[in-house]
Parts: sequence; C-alpha cells; structure tokens
Amino acid sequence: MTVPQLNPRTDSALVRAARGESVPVTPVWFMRQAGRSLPEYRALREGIPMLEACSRPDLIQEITLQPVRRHGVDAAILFSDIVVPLRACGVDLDIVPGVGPVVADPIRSADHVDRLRPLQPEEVGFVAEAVHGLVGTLGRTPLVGFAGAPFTLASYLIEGGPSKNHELTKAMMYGAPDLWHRLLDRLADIALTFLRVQAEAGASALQLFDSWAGVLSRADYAASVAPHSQKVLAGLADLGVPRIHFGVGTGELLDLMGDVGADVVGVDWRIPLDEAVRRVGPHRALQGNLDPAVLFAGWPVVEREVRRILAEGAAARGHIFNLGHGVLPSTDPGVLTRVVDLVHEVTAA
Ligand code: 1CP
Repeated sequence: MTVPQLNPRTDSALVRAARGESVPVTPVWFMRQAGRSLPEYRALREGIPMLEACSRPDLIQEITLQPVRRHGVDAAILFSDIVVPLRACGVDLDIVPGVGPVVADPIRSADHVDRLRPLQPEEVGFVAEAVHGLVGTLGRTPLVGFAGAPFTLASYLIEGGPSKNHELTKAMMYGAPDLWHRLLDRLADIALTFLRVQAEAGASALQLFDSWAGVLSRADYAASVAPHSQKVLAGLADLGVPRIHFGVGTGELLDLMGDVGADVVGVDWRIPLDEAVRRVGPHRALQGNLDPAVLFAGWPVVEREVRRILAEGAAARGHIFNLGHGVLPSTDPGVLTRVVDLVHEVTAA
C-alpha cells in the first residue's frame, strides 16, 4: 500500500480550518512560539544579535523548528521579524534587546519617504533559502510566513521605535495625509514582496500582523489604513494560500480587518470568539484567542479557558487555536505543550 503524500498546502488542519473545511482536530499554534520562552532558543541566541539571527538561514531554520519539535504544534511560524524587509531595503535600524526595533533616522518628511525604496526579492534571498529548507524538513506541517502591515510598520518608522500613544504616527496621518498615503503605499509594496517571497518558497499560509491597529477609530482605520492593507492582501490572492490578518485590541475593527481581504481574522482575548463571529460574519475563519497571561494562572484555569475558547470557536466557519497575542518570555513552555495536547484531545473527532 502506498501512503498518500500529504501536502501541507491542501491537507493540513491549519489550511483546512482556514478554508472552513472539516478537520481531524482543531489546529493550534502560538504567536511568538519561537523565542525566549524556550531554553533551547536562549542557548542558540547566546552572543548572536537578533538581526544577525534573522539573516542566517541555518539559525532561522533551527529556531523555527524548535517549538514544532517541543510542542507538537500544527504549524511552524518563520523566525524573522516585521522589520527584516525594511532593513533589507536599506533602512538603518536595529532590534535592541529589551526594547524592540529602533530606527536611526525616523521618517518624518517627504524627503525621508521618497528615500524608502522598493524591496527587491533578492534582498531577502536568505529568507527564501530558509523557507525552502524548512518546507523540506517540516513535511506535512505547514509553515506560516508573515509580514508587518503598513500601519504597524509606519508606526515604528515614524516614531523611531516602540510607542505607547503613536502620537507622531497619528500626527502624520491627520496632518499630512498625502505624505501618509505615499508612505503606506510604499510599505504595502514592501510587505507584499516579502510575503510573496515566502509563499513562492513554499509557505502554506501568510499572516499580516497589524499589531497596533487597535489604537485607531473605525473611521480612521477605514480611511487611512484599510486601502493599504487591502493592497497587500489582494496582491496575494493568486497564490492560493490562506491569508490571516491579526491585530491587538482590534475588537471594534474586526469586520473591517476581514473586509480588507483576509481568509482568517485573528482575535485577541478581549472579545469572545462567538461574538467575533457575529462581528466578522460567517464567511471567514477565526484564529485565537487565549490571553497569554492566563498561562501563568495554574493548570485548572488554563484548562477551563482553553475549553471555553474551543466551545466559543465552534461557532466559527473554521477555528485555528492560538493565543490572543504572543507568548510572553517568562511563560513555562511545559504549559504550552499541555495546551496543544488538550486542544487535540478535546477536538479529536
Ligand atoms: O532577542 C530577542 O529574542 C528579541 C525578541 C524578538 C523576537 C523573538 C523580537 C524583537 N522579534 C522576535 C521574533 C518575531 N517577531 C517573530 C517570530 C516568530 C514567532 O512568532 O515565533 C514574529 C512573528 C515577530 C513579529 C513582530 N515583531 C511583531 C508582530 C507580532 C506581535 O507580536 O505583535 C511586532 C510588533 C514586532 C516588533 C518587535 N520585534 C521585537 C520586539 C520586542 C517587538 C515589539 C516591540 C514593541 O512592543 O513595540
């Protein structure tokens, strides 16, 4: 008897759930599953700066695989960062430990925007090489590729680093709309190129992170951000891989974020998934939404919350179990493994 070759792009639980097809178990993976919660990650990163780790195919592959081996998650997520394509096309930036991305010369004028040039696929050839290798090693486990959405990238470029209030970003959005749209259009092209490189190298699904879009009103999101995110997601349509779109605190924007062209809408912990179905509509799958802080509350609480989310997620066209945002660095990785097992146990047909 020949064993059928399973193709993660069509047969994996992740892709099937994203398309609203039947699944043997609810697929589960975690945003930031690769990273500081894992001792094997900390050991490997010892003495290697973040952006160097993100540019070496050997390290990208090993770090991406670590959580798959340890937790048995249903998807790998490429080890990279949303600022990697910006650096690859010449933006002077670094990822500073304990801070995040820091931009040497923040973008605040027309001259700055005009200097931001398109990303050439060869400039992220190291990512394509890593994805190729990973897809071979992962076999039937899908690889999720990702990019930062234009708004979230703009926020780092304009503020110069992480920001609480995004005041300089909003100042440009409200005060210099022409410049704003020019900047976001360029960032959309960069994100699109970066995502296409990953899909063409074999990624099975793509996630567009608009992590900080939740700071915007519906009207501002619709007028100033949605057209640019839509350009990115529409530009992926021909690839036939599911598109996941996620932001934090975006409960009031969920329908709009779906409407820019997502197959799956990522939901944080603030809105129960059955309510998210009402907001997004019945035609898209959902991903989420365990509060990453719940993982610190002891197993009985974690178990109760996982079961609640699975029950609420049953209302969706398809459900991909995830956290409502990334794994916190001090999380006990053993709890993550137990969550994977529990999701599989509860949902096995
Ligand atoms: O030395 C280190 O370990 C640095 C910490 C770190 C890591 C592990 C950073 C700096 N980035 C990453 C990897 C990373 N970044 C991944 C890896 C894959 C995985 O999920 O396992 C991903 C998907 C990202 C994407 C990313 N970077 C986002 C979107 C997702 C999210 O969390 O909202 C954002 C906003 C960033 C910016 C960034 N990079 C790093 C930090 C600490 C931050 C956030 C800074 C801030 O609060 O603004």
